[in-house]
Order: sequence, then structure tokens, then C-alpha cells
Amino acid sequence: MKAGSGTSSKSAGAAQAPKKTPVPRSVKAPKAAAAAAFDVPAPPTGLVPFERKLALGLLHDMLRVRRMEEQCAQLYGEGKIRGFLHLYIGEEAVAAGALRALRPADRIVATYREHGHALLRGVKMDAIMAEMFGKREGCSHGRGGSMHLFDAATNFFGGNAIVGGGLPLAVGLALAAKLQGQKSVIACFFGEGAMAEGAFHESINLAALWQLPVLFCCENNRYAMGTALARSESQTDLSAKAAAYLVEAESVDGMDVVAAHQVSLRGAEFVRERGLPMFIEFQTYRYRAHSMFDPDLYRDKAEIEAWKTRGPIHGYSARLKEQGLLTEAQFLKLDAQVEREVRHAVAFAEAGTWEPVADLTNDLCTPPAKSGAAR
Ligand SMILES: Cc1ncc(C[n+]2csc(CCOP(=O)(O)OP(=O)(O)O)c2C)c(N)n1
Ligand SMILES: [Mg+2]
Repeated sequence: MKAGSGTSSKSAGAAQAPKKTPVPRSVKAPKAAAAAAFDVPAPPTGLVPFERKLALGLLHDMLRVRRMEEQCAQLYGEGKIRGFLHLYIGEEAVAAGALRALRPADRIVATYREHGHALLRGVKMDAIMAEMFGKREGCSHGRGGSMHLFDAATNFFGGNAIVGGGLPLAVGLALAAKLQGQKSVIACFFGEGAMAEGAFHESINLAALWQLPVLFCCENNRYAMGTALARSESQTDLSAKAAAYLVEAESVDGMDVVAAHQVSLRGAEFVRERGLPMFIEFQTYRYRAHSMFDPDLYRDKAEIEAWKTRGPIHGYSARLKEQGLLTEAQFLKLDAQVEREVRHAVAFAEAGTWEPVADLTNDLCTPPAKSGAAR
């Protein structure tokens, strides 16, 4: 895995931001692509076995994440959001399926690709957008930016820029929950690239050894920056890798929100009731580049198009329509409602305030600088 870039939260400055590019509206089914050429499985089909409220709720969740992030990409091009920005576009079914399986007292730990997890956990879109802008009204008071969304009130423990960095935190939270006799689940989201890090092996080993309630949620989007899984790992069966630690492990189609939700319900119940860890591999795909700085030269554009045939939103909408749970008019209404929420969030962020220079040493672990003193 190539290290070194993609970790700093320093603002890059508007001058370095890429030129404004049109953001495609991407929930329509693409034309049939040569999916077979890239070994892309057929799109998920079949009955959506949920009652209508939940079925539409999952669609709403995915749309909120998609539209918010499309807007973020646009704002990045305009220089209003700066620094690093890692979009989750294409992977929404994972966060939507998993987060609806958790309870308010459960705790979530995520990566730098965490905007959707924060939103679906209950962090307000306004507060997320303000954080993206670096404004004081953001959920991390403008100090974190895209990679460090945090909200104690909803038990959302970040946002972590270090690959694998959330895993030991999740194990610590799980140990605390166990020692305090709480029956909560600590859900930790991480990419398949993190499974090459020592932190993964140390964390899953301790969780298994000490019987800690961690739900390990691996979002296998097939690439760690520009490195395809098979180029860096001898064992590409991620469930087998986790199972080596004697942890219950499952792999699931992460482009299918139905499967993602069902496995997450099973996983959360297993962890909560048995007090043991469980590992889930969600097989997914990111449609956008790794980050806004990535020219995305390591994969064929046709591969991306082929994966779009499995798009989690249009595929699921089509299934809902077939079942009579959704009409096109209802879809458009829902989408318009989400658009309004996004517009409100942008206006909120625009109207937000910058932290005054005088406050810059607040919340630091060092004594405040005396004027003129060397630091
Ligand atoms: C410890 C560490 N090494 C390297 C990096 C640089 N880096 C940022 S993201 C990334 C790829 C991680 O891929 P994966 O875990 O699959 O998550 P994805 O980005 O695909 O969601 C790398 C290598 C980092 N942030 N932290
Ligand atoms: Mg990855």
C-alpha cells in the first residue's frame, strides 16, 4: 500500500483545488456496460422483504448521502470546501444498511470516508456541511473538516484520518462498555486496506481474546488508494482472514442495501447478545476517485461504468417500483425533499462563522502561548 499522502488535514488552499467540474447526477441506471469483462456480478434482484416504511427509509438514507456528497464535490470545485475530501459515492448501501441495524446507545467509529455514516447516525446535515466549510457551527467546531467529523451526542466517535486508526479506538470503547456492564455494540467501519495494517490484527485479536462487543465492518471497495487488493494481499478472502482469529465472519454484497441491512441486523444481535466480536465484509465499489486529489489512473474507466450497473440507489429503486412500494412520482418527491435539505445545509454553512484568531489556542493540550513567546 502506498503511504504518505491523503492523511493531512491541512487546508490545501483554493488555488490548489481542482477546477470546477460538473457533478453528474448519478442515480439513473447507466446503459448496459460490459460488466462481464470486469467480472462484475449481476445486479442484486429479488423481493425487498421489509415493511414499506423501512424499505423507503433505506432509500431515503442512501439519497441523502448521495446528494449531500454530490454537493460537496461541487463546493470543492468552487473552493468552498478545502483540504482532503474522500467521497463515499457508490458505497451508500453499506452505511444505510448497517446504521439502521444499530441502537442509539451503540457507538460508531469510522474512517475519513465517513460523511454518510455521520449523517445516517443522526448528525445534522447542517452541522456536517458547516464542518466541511471549517466553520465554528460544524460538528467538530470547524477544527476537523471532512476527515474528522465527530459528535458525542449521537455516539459518533469519528472520522479518523489514519488508515486502521479507528480499530484500536473501537476495541477500547468495547472494553469500556464491557467493564461497565453495558450491552452495547461498537460498530467500526474501515476499508479493506486497513486489514493490511498491524492495528487490524492487534485489534481483532484482542477483541476475540477478551470477548469484546465489536462489530467489525469492512468496506471492501477493492482499492486502497491506487492499489487493488490482489496486488498487496496474498489472502484476498477477507472473511477467512478475520476468521483466523476465531471470530464469526461473513461476506455480503455491499451494493445491495437489503443484504447489507439483513447481515447487519444479524451481526448487531450476535455482538449484543453474545458479547463477542463479529466481522462483516461488505463488497462494494467506489465510483469516484480515492480523494479529490486522485487522478484515478489505476483502473479502467470502463470498469467503473461496469460497476455502475450495480448502482445501489437505482437498482434498489427499481426493485421497490416492481414491488409496488414506490412510484416514479414518489421517488422524485423524495429526491426534491433531500435537495431542500442539502440547500438548507449549504446556506447554514455559508452563514456560519470563522473561529476568531484569539480562540485558536483553545482546546489544545499545551499551555496558551504568551504573546511573543517561542512555542
Ligand atoms: C497509516 C496510514 N498509512 C497510509 C495512509 C495514506 N492513505 C490514506 S487512505 C489510504 C487507502 C486506504 O484504503 P482502504 O482502507 O481500502 O479505504 P478506502 O479509502 O478504500 O475507503 C491510504 C494508504 C494513511 N492515511 N494512514
Ligand atoms: Mg478500499
